[in-house]
Amino acid sequence: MNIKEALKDCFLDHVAIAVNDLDEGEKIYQDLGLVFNKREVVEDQQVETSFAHIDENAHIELLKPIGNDGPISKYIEKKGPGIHHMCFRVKDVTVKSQELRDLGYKLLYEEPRTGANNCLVNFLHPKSTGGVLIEISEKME
Ligand code: CMX
Repeated sequence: MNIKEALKDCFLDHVAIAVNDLDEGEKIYQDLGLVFNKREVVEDQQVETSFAHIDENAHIELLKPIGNDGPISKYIEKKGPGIHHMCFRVKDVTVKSQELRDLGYKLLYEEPRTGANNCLVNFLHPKSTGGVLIEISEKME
């Protein structure tokens, strides 16, 4: 099988980690050798993000809550900091959301929303994926 061809339409974009403090979170991965080169506030998700490349496609995304009402704030309150979700890049998030819905997965949003890094995103609820929160994302040009 041609791996490059197989990964054309779906590949890992990031692993997201909930943290209380971006500087402290970054230090761990910087000590491993990664370089963080972008921070961004995503108001819609009530987070500040920080990205470091793991390879040419995939990143570590650190997620720090802004305020007390967003999903990351709730997650840290309940479970503490740690791995929060993984995200796969897809060609068309609207089409893929519907395909997955038709297969019986629970999608969080009726329509995809704007996420970090100029992407349109949707999520599969962890109750329909064996306990893993999965984000699917499409890069907007
Ligand atoms: N991974 C795995 N399971 C999770 C989870 C996660 N990240 N977050 C919650 N859960 C589990 C809870 O432990 C709970 O399970 P139990 O009932 O067994 O205790 C269950 O899911 C709760 O589900 P819920 O009551 O429907 O909802 P919550 O209030 O816990 O919120 C979720 C969960 C997924 C709906 C919410 O986190 C959400 O809307 N996430 C999407 C948006 C998001 O995560 N944004 C972050 C920033 C995105 C980015 O910029 O990258």
